[in-house]
Amino acid sequence: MSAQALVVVPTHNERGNLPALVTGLMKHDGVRLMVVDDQSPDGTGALADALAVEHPGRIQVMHRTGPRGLGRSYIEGMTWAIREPVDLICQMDADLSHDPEQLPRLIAASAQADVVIGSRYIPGGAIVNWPKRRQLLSRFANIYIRGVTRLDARDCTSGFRCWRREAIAGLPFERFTSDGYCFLVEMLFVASRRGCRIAEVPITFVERRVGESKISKSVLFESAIIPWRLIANPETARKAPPRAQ
Ligand SMILES: Nc1nc2c(ncn2[C@@H]2O[C@H](COP(=O)(O)OP(=O)(O)O)[C@@H](O)[C@H]2O)c(=O)[nH]1
Ligand SMILES: [Mg+2]
Repeated sequence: MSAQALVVVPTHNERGNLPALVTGLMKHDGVRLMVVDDQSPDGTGALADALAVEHPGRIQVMHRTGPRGLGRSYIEGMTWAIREPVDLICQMDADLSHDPEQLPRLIAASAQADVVIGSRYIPGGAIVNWPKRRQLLSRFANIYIRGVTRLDARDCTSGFRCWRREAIAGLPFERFTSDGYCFLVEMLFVASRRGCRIAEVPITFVERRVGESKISKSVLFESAIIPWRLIANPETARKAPPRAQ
């Protein structure tokens, strides 16, 4: 792989998954990892520090303090990442639902796009071990989000993505309004309004075998509201001004 890619991974209680994730990612030349840990009580942060020592110069760990949250963690991780000398910034979950083996396909597709989504909902995509209820919820969420926001992508809620660094650097995080999982939708929506080219490659999503999901009722509530807030908010809905030459 010739492009330099930095993978930002938020963690909360992922001790049982992190070593396999690190092994899978470190197999790929040119790939670095930033773990953004939210004071995991199970010691994920300390484990990440130990893994960073085993892979000098390739793994960084951010130990967050203050209120925990997926969106806040991504904003801090991405804000750090855009200052690094990398071509690509990727994002993925720590729980092995996103297979590190599939990362090179996202990276390859980024040659023709500003953001590549690892997609469960295009031909070739799949979900393994999700209960029917969770599958229906995710399907419905995507239909709803696409319907309200007019986003083209089939999988707007996937957390497995590869961005060109400049595309992330152009996002006005200080104006973002969502935290939890909706942060992923907001990122995609704002990027699309700013003219980013969005592509999708199929992935197989495998439900975690170790640890617990952190999805909650309040997250589901936020998901119902956010698409409307996005299209109503003149700041996030605004098209980017033309770039100065
Ligand atoms: N830093 C941080 N990571 C989180 C938080 N909530 C979830 N995560 C991470 O986000 C990823 C997806 O979370 P998960 O609970 O598996 O959600 P699900 O796949 O939608 O059920 C995993 O890597 C989690 O450890 C949080 O509040 N802070
Ligand atoms: Mg998960």
